[in-house]
Amino acid sequence: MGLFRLVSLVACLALTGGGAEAHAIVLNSTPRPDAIVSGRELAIEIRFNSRIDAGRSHIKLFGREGAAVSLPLDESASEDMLKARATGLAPGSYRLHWQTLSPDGHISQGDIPFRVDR
Ligand SMILES: [Cu+2]
Repeated sequence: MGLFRLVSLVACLALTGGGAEAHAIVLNSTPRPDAIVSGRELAIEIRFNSRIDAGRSHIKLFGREGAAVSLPLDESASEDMLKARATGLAPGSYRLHWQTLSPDGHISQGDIPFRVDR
């Protein structure tokens, strides 16, 4: 954890005091981190512990060559979820990078590595 992230997290805890407007934390995801999937298409769901601002969120897919593709977000997702779909997946290692804005005004981000094998 870098110093900036640590300071940001401490500030978040001080500001929210465990109130309703909390920093967004991932509760669960599809795929799970380090999952192995077999299809050419992948339905992505990332569920958070709070409402998030989907309009200020993104999901990027990094493939084998390191090139990033921004995945369009599914606007039918519930307020605590980011949904997207990856298509045309060839076998190999990938990484989903997500970033979102939580109601306390803090940006959260993270990575979900997965592998396509068939
Ligand atoms: Cu926060």
